[in-house]
Amino acid sequence: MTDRVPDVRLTFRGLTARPVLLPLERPVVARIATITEWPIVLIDLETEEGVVGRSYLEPYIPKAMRYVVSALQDLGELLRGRPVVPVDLYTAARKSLHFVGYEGLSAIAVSGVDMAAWDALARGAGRPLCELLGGSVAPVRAYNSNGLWLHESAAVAEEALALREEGGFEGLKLRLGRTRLGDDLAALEAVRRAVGGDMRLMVDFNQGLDQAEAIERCHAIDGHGLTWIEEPVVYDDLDGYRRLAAELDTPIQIGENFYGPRALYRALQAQACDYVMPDFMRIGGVTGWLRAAAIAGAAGVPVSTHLYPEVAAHVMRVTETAHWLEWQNWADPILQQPYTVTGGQLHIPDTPGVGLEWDEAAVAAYSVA
Ligand code: SMN
Ligand code: MG
Repeated sequence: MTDRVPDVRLTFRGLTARPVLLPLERPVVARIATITEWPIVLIDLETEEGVVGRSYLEPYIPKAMRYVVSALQDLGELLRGRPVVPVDLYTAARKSLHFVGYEGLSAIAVSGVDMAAWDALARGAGRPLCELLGGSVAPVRAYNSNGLWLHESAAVAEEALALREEGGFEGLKLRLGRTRLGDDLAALEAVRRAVGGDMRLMVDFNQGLDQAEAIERCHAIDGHGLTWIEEPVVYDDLDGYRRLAAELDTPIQIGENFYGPRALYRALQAQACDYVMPDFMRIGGVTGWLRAAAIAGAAGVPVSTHLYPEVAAHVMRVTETAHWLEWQNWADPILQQPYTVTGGQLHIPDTPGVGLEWDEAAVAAYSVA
């Protein structure tokens, strides 16, 4: 017996932020944008004790990496010498940007630092992040969100079969918002025929519709047994979302554009949605997620994740109303050990922290610094 606890106190020494641009196996073809190469900013938070916390940010637009990296470097300087206490770092980083505003780029940079800080803390403790948060390592239910963009229906149906096989998935997300409503319906019906009635199908309009189109199109798919309809209109139109949620039987899903827990709170207060799916780079990393998940849990609202499947898996293990994890493996080319999915379940590795290790040869090959 000993009452000596291991000294896991860490001190922030510095942060590096490296931009890479990865090829996409299935380019993003959405109503509002086409993305052929996927930008990722790799974050290494170094500590005086030698522990390195890692995270990444995916800002969608390659050029946006320039200012994301600058913001991260500024926060790295600000936090140098401080104890690696994620909540305190989160508060200090946010406050330093108070006059810029808490949303947008500020939230994105703070979220990246926060995820790296939690990873460092868990690595220092020698435990997977979900255990440090008071949970346990266990499989997490995931749907496959790697494809099904706005292509013609036969191609989309064939891709749905391939996506199911990527991990025995029981849920797939299909993007909608083709020029003609009839083409969306044809794609939806072709996918349903291909994968059968048991497959859970989510659909995402990527904010592409105006209110009038949204009413028409959402009603047209309302009887199709969909698991949810995601972001039919622009993300901050909470009045529009309230009208849609009230009119439709299919649950309305929003949240990838919530900047911080209070945005989730406001959406629930406005009855703008049935489900929520915060994104880690906007909600405030792990700290922001825990606060947001508590609000959704108290309200009894199911919570799904957006991108960042590795950190998502850990926090879903401590999320009261955990619903679906979004599986999307576009960072895999620069990871030494990508997470795996079998039987529709994502497996958390039993390693310290979140467990991200960069494949440095791949990072060098895809670097755009
Ligand atoms: C999405 C993700 C990544 C790129 C574009 C669009 C999407 C989603 O909104 O929910 O997966
Ligand atoms: Mg979406």
